[in-house]
Amino acid sequence: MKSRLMKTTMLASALGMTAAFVGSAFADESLQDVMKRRNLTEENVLAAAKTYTPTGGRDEFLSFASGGQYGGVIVFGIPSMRIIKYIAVFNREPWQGFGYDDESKAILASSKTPEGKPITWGDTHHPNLSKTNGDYDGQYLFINDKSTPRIAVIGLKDFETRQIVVNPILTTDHGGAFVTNNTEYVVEASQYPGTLDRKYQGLDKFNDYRGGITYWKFNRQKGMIEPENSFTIELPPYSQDLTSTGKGPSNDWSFTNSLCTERYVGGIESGRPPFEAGCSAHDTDLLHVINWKKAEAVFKAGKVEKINGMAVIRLKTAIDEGLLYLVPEPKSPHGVDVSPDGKYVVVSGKLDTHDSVYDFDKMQKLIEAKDFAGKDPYGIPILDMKKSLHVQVALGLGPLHNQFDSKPCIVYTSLYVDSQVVKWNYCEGKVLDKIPVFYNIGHLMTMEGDTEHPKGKYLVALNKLAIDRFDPVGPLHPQNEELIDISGDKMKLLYDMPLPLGEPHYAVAISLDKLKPLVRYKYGTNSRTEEASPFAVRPGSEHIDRSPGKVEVFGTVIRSHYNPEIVQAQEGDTVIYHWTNAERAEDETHGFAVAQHDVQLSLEPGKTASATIQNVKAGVYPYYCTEFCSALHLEMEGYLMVAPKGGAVAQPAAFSTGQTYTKADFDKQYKENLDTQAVIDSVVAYITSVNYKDFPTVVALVSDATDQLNFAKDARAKADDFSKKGDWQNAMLWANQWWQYQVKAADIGLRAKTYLEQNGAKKVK
Ligand code: RUQ
Ligand code: CUA
Repeated sequence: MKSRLMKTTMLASALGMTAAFVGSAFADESLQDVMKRRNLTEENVLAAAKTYTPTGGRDEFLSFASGGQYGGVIVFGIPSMRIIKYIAVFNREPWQGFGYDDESKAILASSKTPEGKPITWGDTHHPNLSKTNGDYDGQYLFINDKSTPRIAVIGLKDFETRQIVVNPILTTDHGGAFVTNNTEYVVEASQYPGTLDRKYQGLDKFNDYRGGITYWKFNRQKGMIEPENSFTIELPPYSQDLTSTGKGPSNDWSFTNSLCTERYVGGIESGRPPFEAGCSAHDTDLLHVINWKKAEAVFKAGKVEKINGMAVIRLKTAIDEGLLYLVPEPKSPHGVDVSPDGKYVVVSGKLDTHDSVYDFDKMQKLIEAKDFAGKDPYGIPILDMKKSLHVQVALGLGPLHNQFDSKPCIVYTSLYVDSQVVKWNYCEGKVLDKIPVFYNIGHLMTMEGDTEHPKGKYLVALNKLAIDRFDPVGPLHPQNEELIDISGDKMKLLYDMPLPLGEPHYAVAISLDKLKPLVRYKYGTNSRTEEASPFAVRPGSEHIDRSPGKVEVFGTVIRSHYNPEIVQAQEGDTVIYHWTNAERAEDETHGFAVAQHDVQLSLEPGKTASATIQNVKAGVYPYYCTEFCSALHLEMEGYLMVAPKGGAVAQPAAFSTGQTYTKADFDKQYKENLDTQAVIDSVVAYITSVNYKDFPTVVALVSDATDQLNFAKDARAKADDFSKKGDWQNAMLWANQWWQYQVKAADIGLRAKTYLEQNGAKKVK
């Protein structure tokens, strides 16, 4: 006995395992044992318990983080920090078929540069949620692309991108996407100055370059931005940065900071000091204070000029109409955030140790009294900084962004250089607490923290560097998103989440109960437009339309086959597939890939999606389902047969199962089907004996199962017909198909039964 244990130990150490590991059955350990073995403190275990979500559990909040260079959005739960979804936006994403189906290709096609260049990535920065009366309403999400100035609209019924608008006059944007309190406008501010008409102009004329802020009109009924009702305010060539929209008393205003108001142009290659030196020369930069309500009236009065199709309120008009002001802000500012009550504007200066709190009321009084400290070189009135300030507070090195708590006057600020989060009181100007983060934090986010009613509880630190936090995976490290408990006086670090996509900048979090996403689409929906697809067909009416040079397939998918399965074409044809997923069961998604082609669809229940293959080459191309949807998923296949030009199109040979069936085979299968039916009947009897109609999930499952049973009935009728004719070959194949439908119905029925049992269904008479 002893020698056997020794042998095992020696073997284990030879394999590089530790002796303590050998023979220990994790399953039998007590909590104390686990803590000892894994070297966990009580605080660690408490943190784990605060974030752990048992199977089937839900989070309190859902967070939408920008995916940075990934070009999309990353959705994760709080407090579990589990990644739930990636949403493709400016990028192609094969799993969701985004950028692969014809419907989403149309969205990406509308997102080209004004010159028509397709861009298949984005530098996404700031997601923002639609608001009603200053609070998130869970309807839409917006996000900007910094590299090609674009704004995207994402519908939260299905978490899909539905629209992308391209800014025709800005070079880049950073100060987007921010929304006004009732989502009247989605705000997008430029970053690097350029020429509004997009024509060449030398850098010697840099002072004639311009920036701008675009207010994109959002039509909530349509869920779409309306470019024709949108406008831009022309701004000086200061690198405009982040924006915050007003709340409450400041509802009609928006605030955009800037950097490099020096208007310095670098050129290190020719011996000039680089941008970074010249752009941080002044002690202060300038915060833009804009009355967007007034700007809207000016736009509606037609006091605009059209540039590249965009209505522009020229700088002079903006000044004359009294809708644009400036106020100095600390050197190289970054975060600008309006307090939940709308009375204060909190600004962080990256190169200043202070945060500055501006008093909106004081600024208003200065504007009303025309009490200006001066004008900038473009004639914009500048408010006196001291007279506008409420308080300035020394926080630490590299303050970047601010987010608010549910508790009054409490704000959290990220300190990039110090790698800390600081909690402070902006009414009294007092630092309350600091916590280290790992490392170099950019944005931070509290729950609904930029609304009129922040929810407090948790804070996520979106750190730029992870360095030594995670398992090593080479020089490119994941990002580190850290969850912090802010419910008490002292902040407590709960969890480190590696995020291997990004770099995420900002994120927003919304209470889970505000979201009401779909379970399935209405039959035949084009999910990208949320409208009925003209290409949808019902099971039984599938067809293939042919015209010279074109083969168009109108098909359905349901476990576990495509209809049609064999598609014949000729070399050079355009082949168009339209598939409708006829399933109603939750999560029964099918895929569609055509071998050796750039085709991959995601077909969620009820969805219709299309794929066009131009100029097909002669050959044999299987198509198949890419989601493991059922026991016969691997058999969910078809063939695209492309005959050479002028060649004959061969039909498949008569059923070639390689086996000859007899009456005995058929009778055996028939008996099995009747037995299966008895099982189904017992499940149905159970379901109908309880109040299943009170459970929408079960109602949907039942209707899906009913579909399958109707298909089963059809298959049975065919089997009966062939058996009457003594055609045992066909009779047997249809008996098999009948059984396939039965199995699916039984599978759904059992799922419904389990659901009812687990959710306390009650007997009805
Ligand atoms: S920005 S931290 Cu868009 Cu601050 Cu990145
Ligand atoms: Cu459908 Cu796999």
